[in-house]
Amino acid sequence: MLVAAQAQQASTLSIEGEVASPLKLTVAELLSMDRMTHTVKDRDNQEHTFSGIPLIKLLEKAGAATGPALRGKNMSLFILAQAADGYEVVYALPEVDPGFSDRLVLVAIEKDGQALLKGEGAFRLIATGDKKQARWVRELQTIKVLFAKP
Ligand SMILES: Nc1nc2c(c(=O)[nH]1)N[C@H]1C(S)=C(S)[C@@H](COP(=O)(O)O)O[C@H]1N2
Ligand SMILES: [Mo]
Repeated sequence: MLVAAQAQQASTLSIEGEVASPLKLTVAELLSMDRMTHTVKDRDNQEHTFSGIPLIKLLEKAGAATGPALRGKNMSLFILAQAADGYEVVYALPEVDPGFSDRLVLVAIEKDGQALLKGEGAFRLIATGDKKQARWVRELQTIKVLFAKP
């Protein structure tokens, strides 16, 4: 088995913070959910097809404020996505909710039908709608749902 595939099996993605039921998800669990794909040019300037679970589905599973609950004070919720190397990016919750935005933010687990490559980590964020790929977090470990004002 490929080293990347072995490392991927041991990895978990945590969904925590302002959620009803915090989750620790394995790649196997994500593979059992309904997946979506997104084909895009990566840094090598070649088209690649990423497969994964829309972030919104994982937030719904954890019981974050989504859909009709995304109003009032919940409009100041944001997502802090944290990587193994300490890299962090923020998305506002409405940016990833289909009621507000057509943007797709995918927690990718496969690229071109294979486990992600070494360096990408077990989980990688892939997002439509940004001109730069700076919010495409590699080695994603934790998704925290937080209020802008604690
Ligand atoms: N974990 C992690 N993800 C990251 C980064 C990083 O430093 N660490 N850099 C970001 C930036 S600024 C860019 S432009 C893209 C670049 O991805 P690449 O190195 O695969 O081209 O990854 C993003 N994801
Ligand atoms: Mo970048």
